[in-house]
Amino acid sequence: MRDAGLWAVVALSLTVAVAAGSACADEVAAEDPCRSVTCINPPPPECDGDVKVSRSAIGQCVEVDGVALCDYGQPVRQSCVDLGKLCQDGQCVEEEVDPVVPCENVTCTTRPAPDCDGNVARIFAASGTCNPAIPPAGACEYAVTDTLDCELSGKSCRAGACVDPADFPCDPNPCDVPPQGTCAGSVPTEVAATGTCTAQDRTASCAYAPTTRAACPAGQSCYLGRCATGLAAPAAAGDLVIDEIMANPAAADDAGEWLELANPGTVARVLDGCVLKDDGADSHTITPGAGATVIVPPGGFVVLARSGDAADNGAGGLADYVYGADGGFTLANAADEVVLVCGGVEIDRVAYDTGAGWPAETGASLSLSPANTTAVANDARAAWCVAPAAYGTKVQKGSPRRANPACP
Ligand SMILES: [Ca+2]
Ligand SMILES: [Ca+2]
Ligand SMILES: [Ca+2]
Repeated sequence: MRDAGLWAVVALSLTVAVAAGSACADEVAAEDPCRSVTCINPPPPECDGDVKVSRSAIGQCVEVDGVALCDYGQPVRQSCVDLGKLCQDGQCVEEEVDPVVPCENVTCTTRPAPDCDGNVARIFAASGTCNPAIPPAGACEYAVTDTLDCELSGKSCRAGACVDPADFPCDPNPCDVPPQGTCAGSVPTEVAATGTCTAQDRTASCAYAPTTRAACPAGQSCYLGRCATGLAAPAAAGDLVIDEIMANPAAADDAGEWLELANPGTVARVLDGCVLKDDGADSHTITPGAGATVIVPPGGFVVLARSGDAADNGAGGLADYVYGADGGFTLANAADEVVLVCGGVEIDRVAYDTGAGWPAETGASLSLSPANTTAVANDARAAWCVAPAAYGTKVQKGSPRRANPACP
């Protein structure tokens, strides 16, 4: 590179030719050697590392010792890196990336681990073929060489093997039926809606993380982990709301039936002596054992169940109160009424009728939309849906003792 910027003129010979053909050589020799010179041949751009170095396309002719030279000025330096490029042969160019050829140099000799297709265990071939159609660079595919339907042996498929589900009581996690909260004096402790499961001797045990809240303010008391402005029997319509009904359980009907009551108020409600009935002959008076009481905490829930047996309920610890067969309170699968009467006052009623379009699905509860938790709103079938998510052992759908999920 010549920083001086002076370059020999390609057309210099023209000047000489004119001088030789002239009758008056001295005169011509005295002429400006740049007279008929045009500087339009700058040196080609170069690379100085990652910097492109170029000069003006048009230069100026200057005379140096009687010789015409072209001056293309100071070099212009452009960093190619600033443009995200490389400098090559005096130009900033895109970095060359080798095009990806799908499956090029791919060998398929890593046999996948056995897996489950639903309840069918699958074993794969030791070698496979690369499928170039799988983005981004092709992927190996292995043929299934053996299958085993776990259903045939009454087992379930896990990680490609047929196993007894009883050996895996924590899979899926059954810990989504949280217990009621607790109180230490006026200090409430709530528990997480979902717990962690520990399996021992084929039995799951659930631990729900506790969260201790600030002590209840003056004038309030703690019941089942919630602060209440008082403790009283339901006295008026709407003090409690029937918000979930398991009329048609997957397990034994009627043994697996249960229903949930929500307390939308600020007073803890005592259910003792209230009557659970329908418009027919079914009637059960809530009568907890000696020393026991059934309380619905403010903003909380209770589950009243036909059975206290986990096998009937699809979850352990589901029932806050077991009404059993006394009084014959059952929930018909197609159409029935659930009526709660306390002190002679009807607190809430729901009359469902699948024949009139009320949603129903075997093994799923009728779940009130959380946007409709009032004794009036729950009269309409549109306020309800089939519970969308499985609970407990996951054979049934519902949300016992916790807020209902939104209806889909
Ligand atoms: Ca039933
Ligand atoms: Ca109602
Ligand atoms: Ca619920």
